[in-house]
Amino acid sequence: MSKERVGVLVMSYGTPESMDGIEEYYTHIRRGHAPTPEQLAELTGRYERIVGGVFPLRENTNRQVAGLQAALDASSPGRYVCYQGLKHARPYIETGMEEIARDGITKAIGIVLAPHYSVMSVGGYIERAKKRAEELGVDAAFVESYHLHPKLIEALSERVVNALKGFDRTEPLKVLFSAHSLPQRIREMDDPYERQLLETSSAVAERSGVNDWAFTWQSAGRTREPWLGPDILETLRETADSGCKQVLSAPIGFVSDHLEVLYDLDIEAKAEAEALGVRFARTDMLNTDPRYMQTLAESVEAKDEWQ
Ligand code: FEC
Repeated sequence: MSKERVGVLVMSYGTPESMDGIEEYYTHIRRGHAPTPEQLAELTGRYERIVGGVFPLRENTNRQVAGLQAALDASSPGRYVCYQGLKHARPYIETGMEEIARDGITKAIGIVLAPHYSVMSVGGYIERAKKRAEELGVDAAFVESYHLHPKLIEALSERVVNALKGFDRTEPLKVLFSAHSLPQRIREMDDPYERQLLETSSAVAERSGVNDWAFTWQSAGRTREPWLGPDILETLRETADSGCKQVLSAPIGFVSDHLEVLYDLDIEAKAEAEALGVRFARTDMLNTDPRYMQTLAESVEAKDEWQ
């Protein structure tokens, strides 16, 4: 193996650094358009509700990047150096690539802390990283998805099996796999996002011995265009109407504890379930599960075109 080091740009969504940083963050998500005072107050309120206005995604991303570095050091000592690049917060994706170049590294592999590819999600991260790499003369390759990696499926299935222990297995029970919704127009782009999410759901259901499951969307944006549905709140109502009063939520489209899980599922969906008389629980997130760290490390190594 060549001794040349490869920079690994580990990309994640990003979160504000403090309550004062929410406006800048939201403005970045909205491509430079500042939110209205009402929109800002609404988002601030959601952060306040999740464990008192802290931003768990920041620490979780730091730990995941450190965990990936350790996994890579164990399998390929000295070969890879991890850098962080965030979509909507500092250090931005471009800054991460600049640090790679500044350290004299000329080859990079990018990977996103999200297992499924959509041109509107992971595709956006890759486009920005690729552009900066080209400007800096860094030779870059990218992992697009890893949604069926056997260790990812194993770690997710273990979480489903563990969470099911809290339910009455003699009564009807439904597992609702979910992921972040996107505008419906991705369907006109032959986008793999929906297919990949169904493949992960199906593989996890099979491995966990779950027969009654559905895939549903969550966290749709509040814009005028139509988003992919049904939303989890609607699916909860349909599930309750069908006579099933036990639901396990498995947000397989996400890998960390963060707002979309801690608010949209643990507060909003849980309240809806309670109102419907449905017993509701959620699977634990992957965070730094060693099998997730190995999934990332093996996906990076498989992309290493210069070995
Ligand atoms: O904990 C945190 O602070 C951050 C949680 C967070 C994650 C996340 C992941 C994804 N998003 C995706 C798509 C969109 C699209 C829009 C959009 C808007 C928001 C807003 C917040 C937010 N997202 Fe997010 N997302 C997180 C947080 N997201 C806050 C703004 C207010 C709101 O709508 O709730 C709409 C943008 C627009 O206005 O044009 C589209 C996708 C993912 C999963 C993949 C990934 O992690 O990249 C897809 C975590």
